[in-house]
Amino acid sequence: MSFSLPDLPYPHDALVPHMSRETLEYHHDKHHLAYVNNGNNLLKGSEWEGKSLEEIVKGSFGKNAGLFNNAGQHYNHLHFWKWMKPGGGGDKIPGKLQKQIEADLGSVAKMKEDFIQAGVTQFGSGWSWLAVKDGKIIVSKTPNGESPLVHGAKPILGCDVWEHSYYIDYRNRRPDYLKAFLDHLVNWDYVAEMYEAASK
Ligand code: MN3
Repeated sequence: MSFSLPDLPYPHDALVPHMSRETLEYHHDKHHLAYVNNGNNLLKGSEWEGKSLEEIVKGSFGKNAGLFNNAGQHYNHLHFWKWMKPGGGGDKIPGKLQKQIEADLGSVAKMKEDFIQAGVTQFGSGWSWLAVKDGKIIVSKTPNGESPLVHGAKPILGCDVWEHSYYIDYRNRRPDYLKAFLDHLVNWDYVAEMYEAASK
């Protein structure tokens, strides 16, 4: 399969004031597109041509840095657009997922605190995550285009903390961006969907 850029699941201005039209025009239309185009060029003729995206991401990690960086970022961004929605965030977490968060991470408030802390302490570019590992929900962070997929876990929520994701709207205030993401943007229904799939 080759990579292709999906449309955003909402208009470019749908996440205002928490994420601007300008941010999404650059982030989706230019940055994500570049990962798609570069990934396709690097995939051509490689041993991973014809594999699924997850197989490419896992297989190229540690073996083909150029392909991994672009395929990894394609995977991360495919989900990132769907992990947000207008009027999202807050504590409207589907019951089963909320119970598991409370069991594994203490409380929803503690989960949010740890998720923000992971994003704030990721030095340089990367992501903060909720993932399922060995049947439990964990909080983690990764550099650059990595995700829990290449660390033996399945991602269920990720926040892009590359500067291109927040600098237009928040300048250097990464903690404010992470807080706005959790309070106003997260599509918890999609997180619950990924949690169900990861728990099988
Ligand atoms: Mn990005």
